[in-house]
Amino acid sequence: MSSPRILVLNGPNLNMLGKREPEVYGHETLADLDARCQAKASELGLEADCRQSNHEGDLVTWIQDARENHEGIILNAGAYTHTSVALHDALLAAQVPVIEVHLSNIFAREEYRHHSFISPIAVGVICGLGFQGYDLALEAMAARLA
Ligand code: CA2
Repeated sequence: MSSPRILVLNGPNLNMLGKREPEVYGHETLADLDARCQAKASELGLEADCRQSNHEGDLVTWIQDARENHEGIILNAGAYTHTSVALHDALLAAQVPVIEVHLSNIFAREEYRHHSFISPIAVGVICGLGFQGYDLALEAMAARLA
């Protein structure tokens, strides 16, 4: 039987990981993060489908498609977290469990990062733990789907 597919979605600027602001986001790259998620997912009997886009419309389309193609979504929507009603609506319609992840602790940062349009429809939120947050999200997703 095939492993449940989890869409691991990263939003705008996360392609810059390891290239700028290492004091906030660390030294590792998006490719490192994707490889880590794939390894962790396979340990858990899941398949991680890792994607990143700087474009809100791409993220909306992938979330819409997840209803047919994925069992769950792990989402770091980047700055769209704090602005996007479109992502909120797409996630509602997707009807698969969503876990929101942030590398940094958004509550220890600027006030405008404290509000999330994703959190009200997420089954859980993990922030401030760097790449480990994605491991924990995959573990929580595996437990939920078991
Ligand atoms: O902490 C997170 O994961 C964020 O989602 C990251 C977003 C930020 O807007 C959110 O408030 C919190 C920004 C992603 C920017 O990523 C970069 C990575 C390396 C270098 C520059 C930007």
